[in-house]
Amino acid sequence: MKKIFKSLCIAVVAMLGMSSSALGETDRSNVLKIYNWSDYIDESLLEEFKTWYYEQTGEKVEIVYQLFDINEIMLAKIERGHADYDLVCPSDYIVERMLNLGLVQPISHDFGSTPDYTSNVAPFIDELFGKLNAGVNEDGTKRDARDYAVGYMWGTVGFIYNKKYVKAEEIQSWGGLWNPKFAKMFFLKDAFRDVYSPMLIYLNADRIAAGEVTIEDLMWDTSDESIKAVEDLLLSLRDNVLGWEADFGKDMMTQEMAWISLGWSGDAKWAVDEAKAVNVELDYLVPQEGSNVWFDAWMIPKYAKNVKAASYFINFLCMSENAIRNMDETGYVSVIGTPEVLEAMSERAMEEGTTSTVDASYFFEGQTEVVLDPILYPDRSVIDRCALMHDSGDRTEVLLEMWSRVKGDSARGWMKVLIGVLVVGAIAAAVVVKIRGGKKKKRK
Ligand code: SPD
Repeated sequence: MKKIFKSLCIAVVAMLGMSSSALGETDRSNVLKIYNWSDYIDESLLEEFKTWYYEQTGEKVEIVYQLFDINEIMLAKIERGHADYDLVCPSDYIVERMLNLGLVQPISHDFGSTPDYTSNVAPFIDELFGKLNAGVNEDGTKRDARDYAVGYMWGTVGFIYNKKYVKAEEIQSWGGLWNPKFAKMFFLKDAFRDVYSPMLIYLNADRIAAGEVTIEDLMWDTSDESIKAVEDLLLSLRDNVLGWEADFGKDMMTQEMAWISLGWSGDAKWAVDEAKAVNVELDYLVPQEGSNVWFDAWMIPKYAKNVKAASYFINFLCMSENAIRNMDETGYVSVIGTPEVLEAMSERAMEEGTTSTVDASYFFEGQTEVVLDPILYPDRSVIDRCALMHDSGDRTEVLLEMWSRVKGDSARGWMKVLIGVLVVGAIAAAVVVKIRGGKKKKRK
């Protein structure tokens, strides 16, 4: 509930910000409005972008930077609120959804004499993009999602755990959550898709092992039967959950308020590093049954007003040095796979005392035995048991109903109120802008 409240506040503040800027500025062409996940960038880059953009184009730009921590809230603002963000950062399955709902526009790679740094994106990310159901072009050919999105960060879903209380062997299975020893000592991610998928994998572990179904197949499965099975499973766990977190789980882990958190690898890296400072030893693993590999990507909504600055901003983030800074700041792994990134990340791992190697050749060509932090770049064997999620289309509603029942709160009610507030706010802003526009015309 606290998290929903926080999200509501973020969204309302964001909405007010949007309305006031919409009211205060008639000319939006020198403003870049970015809507990103919280804790997901080195914020000093925002200021530096302004200078860089001026150097490249001779044009000035101001940045309005707003935050979300739930994919579906960001989506609602674009889909229903028609918010005029120039850049948003959805996850893979929402990339699919935004493409198929026609909510985005193609990204231009015309940067004049500025190099196109988006070519720094690792082929591994291109492969993930290739798995998206991106729909078809007007001429019936298969659409390439990369024409509409450029990757940002990627990672896995797994367990962040405290080594003092939890042995790795105890959570090699998602079933470790049912160990009475961990009752009321773990958080679940408050992101229904990110919990549904691992639970479905857990339920189907025997069938996966027998070759009857693949993890990839399961990522499309939103049948009534599967949703019911996951619901029953989660209901049997509900009384043991300490809380549902969208972003505070990593802090809770560093403070030893919880022993386990089902979450994202980037948060794990951040928490592991922070915890060291207070002598708390955290680690991260992806259970043996398999999991979800995900990526977030930049997209330009169709209601965007400054597409030029938006595409330059994406390009700026794809420069190796900026990708490294974002990784250092957030704990998340950039999609950039250049030798500079490899060198920096390998150096970091050695400085932090990592001596073991991973096979990271899926990401850095030829790197089958390289010293890297396995939380950031898991061994190929881990990646091989992970798959990408997909848009649940009109089944999303059914999944949300299930999630609401599982959490036993009025999450859905809150979500509806929140979306209502956003839509009413956006309409109010539009009406005021129209009235002001009308008045201006009269004055003329
Ligand atoms: N605090 C930033 C978190 C962004 C992580 N996105 C992961 C989405 C996985 N579906």
